[in-house]
Amino acid sequence: LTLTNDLACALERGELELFYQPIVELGSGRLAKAEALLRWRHPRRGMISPGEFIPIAEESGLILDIGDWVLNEAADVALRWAMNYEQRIQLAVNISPLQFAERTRVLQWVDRLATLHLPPGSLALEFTEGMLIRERPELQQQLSALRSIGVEMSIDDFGTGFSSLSYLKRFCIETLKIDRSFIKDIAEDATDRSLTEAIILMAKKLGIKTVAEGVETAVQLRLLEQFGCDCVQGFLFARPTPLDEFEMRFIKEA
Ligand code: G
Ligand code: G
Ligand code: MN
Ligand code: NA
Repeated sequence: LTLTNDLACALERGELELFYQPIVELGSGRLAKAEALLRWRHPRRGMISPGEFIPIAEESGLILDIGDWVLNEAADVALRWAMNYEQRIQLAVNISPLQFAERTRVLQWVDRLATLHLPPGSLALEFTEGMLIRERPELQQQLSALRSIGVEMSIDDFGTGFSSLSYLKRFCIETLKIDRSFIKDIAEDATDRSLTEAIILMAKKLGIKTVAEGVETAVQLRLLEQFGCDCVQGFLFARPTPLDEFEMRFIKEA
């Protein structure tokens, strides 16, 4: 309960921060994207991971304000990257399904983002399959509005959800992020290897890009390269890092 109270104040006290993890394009080896991952610097408990506080934020409804903050923060960073660097880097943010529950909130994002004139594709939203399988007529409209201002859609943790593939037909999805549970044992487990290869092939046929999550070893990397995966993300390249460190380490000045 006190953690919920603390979280209610965390935003205005400036205790929330976005960390950034690079997503690397296979083949070219260039930094293609980054994922923004929320962190909470709690004054007494130290750094708290989103795995712990996002569920609290969702139960309490605080996710709405926190999610707005994340999106605004990320959009400002994406704009700064677009203006200052030659390199095209897409920034992806995680979205909770609750943030799409009210129609007006998404339309407010669209209004705000439209004023920034971000180059198309500089911002992406990551959500899980669960959000897309529930039949909601206004979802199509919300996603089209975002798409109309150049925001792309990624499916996070792909393969762990409800395995209903029909939404891939109904919605315009640019990217599938293959869940790290498939990647983890890809070197040892023939089933995981087959599933990963099949997901990549399916995505290719549908014109959807793939990102493999949780890549930690060179062997995993080589297999993903063989399978034709587009991009990789994981500790092999870098852990999520604060913005200034991320920019110093990964972005080359134009
Ligand atoms: O960074 P870490 O591995 O601890 O993240 C744990 C989980 O928290 C991941 O599933 C990630 O998608 C989620 N997460 C991280 N940042 C955000 C955020 O800004 N909003 C939401 N809704 N989830 C996030
Ligand atoms: O659910 P989502 O894909 O958004 O979760 C992202 C989370 O995965 C982040 O919390 C990040 O810290 C974590 N992560 C990123 N790369 C790796 C990795 O190589 N190994 C493991 N175990 N976790 C990772
Ligand atoms: Mn994610
Ligand atoms: Na994931």
